[in-house]
Amino acid sequence: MVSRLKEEIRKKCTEMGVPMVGFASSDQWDRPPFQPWVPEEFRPKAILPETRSAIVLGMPITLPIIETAPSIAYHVLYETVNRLLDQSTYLLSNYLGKKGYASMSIPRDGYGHLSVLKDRPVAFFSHRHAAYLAGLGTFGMNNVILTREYGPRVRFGTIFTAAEIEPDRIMEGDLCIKCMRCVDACPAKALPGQEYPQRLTDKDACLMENLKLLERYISPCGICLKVCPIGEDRKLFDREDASIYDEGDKRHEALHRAWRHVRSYGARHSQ
Ligand code: B12
Repeated sequence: MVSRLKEEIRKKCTEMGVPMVGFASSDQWDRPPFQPWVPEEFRPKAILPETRSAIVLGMPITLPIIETAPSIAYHVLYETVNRLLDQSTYLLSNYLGKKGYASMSIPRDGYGHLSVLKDRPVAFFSHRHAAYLAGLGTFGMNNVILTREYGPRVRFGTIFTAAEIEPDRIMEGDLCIKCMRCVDACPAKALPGQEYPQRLTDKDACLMENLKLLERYISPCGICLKVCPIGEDRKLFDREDASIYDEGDKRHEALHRAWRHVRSYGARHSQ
């Protein structure tokens, strides 16, 4: 095990402005922590046989920006974070390659256009499952990974590497408090209200909602991330009470006005 390398990678991530990094062993995919689990051909060693470790990077979505979602502000931030994630995983993979470890970066999404997900709504590799194994968070009622730092408002990218790095521990317990805010707020009624993976997001319903928003230039939806009360990011903005997002909340009229203002510009309006 190369523990100095782990510290070097953490330092490199800090330098690149990536605040979250976690490590998993590729063997962990072969010991399913729950069922149903990721099928064999979707696991790191099946994709790059040299893989000994997976390194998962996480970058946050700024809370007051996602509060305006769906909006051009969130749409642009989503693209920015995606680009930075792909750049960071690529740079880290090259860095490890130069040190003699066969490595590859995995695209943060892995599909050409939302429309291709109609027939096949999965990617060749799942970053959520990688982030879970790397100890970065736990699955929430909204089917995505919640983290202590940013709740679900974080996007992930992964690097497969031949370096054998000590894995981080899977997070114990459950960050999701099952408040059901995400289930109630979902405009597509795509969240079944049962714990992952007993029931999954209705991918088709979520996809159709996102395709409608794409036509208006303001995808993705992001509402199940915005209303989640978990995450230390809420403290900075004094937003620990997630009931502020309720329609008709009179106590925070100024905030609602600001969100409506941002939402009113830069998007194609009702078709
Ligand atoms: C396809 C996709 C979508 C689709 C389908 C959504 C879905 N829930 O699967 C659409 C477009 C609808 C979508 C929407 C959203 N997405 Co999306 N999406 C992806 C993508 C590209 C692939 C997901 C995937 O294929 N997972 C693989 C399978 C393994 O997961 P699974 O379906 O849960 O499979 C389980 C079972 O089905 C079982 N299984 C049984 N039989 C089979 C057979 C096969 C073939 C497979 C694969 C599995 C399987 O095994 C699995 C384990 O339990 C990932 C990026 C990536 N490459 O990981 C982002 C990703 C999951 N999305 C993300 C986000 C944030 C969103 C949105 C909030 C939109 C937004 N960006 O604001 C919404 C929320 C959706 C929700 N609440 O569920 C983030 C989540 C971050 C986090 N904090 O966890 C990701 C990881 C992107 C990223 N790089 O950060 N998404």
